[in-house]
Amino acid sequence: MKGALIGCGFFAQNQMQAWQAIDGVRITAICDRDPVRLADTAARFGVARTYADAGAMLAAEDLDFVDIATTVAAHRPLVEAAGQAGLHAICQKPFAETMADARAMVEAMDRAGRTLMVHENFRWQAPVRAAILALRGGAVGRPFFGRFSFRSGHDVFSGQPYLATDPRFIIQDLGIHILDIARAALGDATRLAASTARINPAIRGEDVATILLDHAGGATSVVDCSYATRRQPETFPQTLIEVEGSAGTLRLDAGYRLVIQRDGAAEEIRDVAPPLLPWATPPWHNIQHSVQVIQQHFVDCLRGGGTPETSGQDNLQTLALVEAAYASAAAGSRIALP
Ligand code: NAD
Ligand code: 89V
Repeated sequence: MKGALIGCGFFAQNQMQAWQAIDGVRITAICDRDPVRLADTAARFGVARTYADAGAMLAAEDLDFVDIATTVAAHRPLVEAAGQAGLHAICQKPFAETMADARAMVEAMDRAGRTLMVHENFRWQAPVRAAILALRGGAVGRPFFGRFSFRSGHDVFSGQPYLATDPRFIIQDLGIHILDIARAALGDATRLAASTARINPAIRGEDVATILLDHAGGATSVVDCSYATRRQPETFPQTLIEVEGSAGTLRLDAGYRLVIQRDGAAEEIRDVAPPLLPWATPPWHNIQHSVQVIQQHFVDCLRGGGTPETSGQDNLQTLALVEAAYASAAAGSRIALP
């Protein structure tokens, strides 16, 4: 299977590392409009065919899929170009800048009859996946409460400077992952209310968000995110989870410890730490491992004819939560979801 990478920036390096570990797949061409990043990535991964322009690459190369790792403004034109070229596509989160763009991207790939997966990888992190699978397996009975919490003071701005200057920050960048985990664990939401704050005066967007969700299945959950939290231990990039259900409770605690209690008594404690891949760097190894897992999932879906769990169609629901959270925070009201 031959793929091309578009966007050779900060995070794409992880995607290239992960492709090298996946059997039967090769990235045969790469593209970036920044010549330095393009040349560095080509040299690092031994890719001979390089392009400054994605259109030129799609016209010249014989490919099966593209992996789009640019920031969000370029996602729609690149996904549409992939569809027009008859290629399958992976697109980084946040999928699109608006719901209209996201729907157009899904329709374009449907028309082309090609697979579209959003690189929404947090639900594929080993510890988060262990929690989700336990819940889906009935570990706590019928869930009625959830908390999905990501609180950190880690400096994310040095690697990703746009996070400090974009008008939207934590909900669009990080909250999107945590909202997606809440969906994966408790199902789709019907209503949402959000509050936001900016604590760090050196950035433009919000760095704290607290979101209350009503899920269609009857549970209520809180998604809380912060990049302004000064505490030890620093838990970046861990999502901490608590779910209470009719038959017990589940906690994903700091340090990748999964605790399941049945009927308030019997307790199961599991170490669900992610493996440290040879190319990974703590504390990012949790995210880096999930990159390999989600890319393997995409390849498995293409080979087996399945639909990725985080397909473009599925991600419309996650993106709708992001949009509703900003709308709710701006209006100070609770928002009903379509
Ligand atoms: P970046 O700015 O470091 O890299 C993006 C690269 O894309 C740049 O080199 C830029 O020149 C290139 N580019 C932009 N538009 C292009 C176009 N039309 N044609 C060719 N090249 C183009 O950004 P980043 O930090 O690597 O983030 C990229 C994406 O990955 C973002 O959407 C971000 O939210 C996402 N991200 C995801 C995770 C995750 O865990 N899933 C983590 C970090 C970043
Ligand atoms: O995963 C992400 O999207 C990253 C970070 C973990 C820094 O929020 O941007």
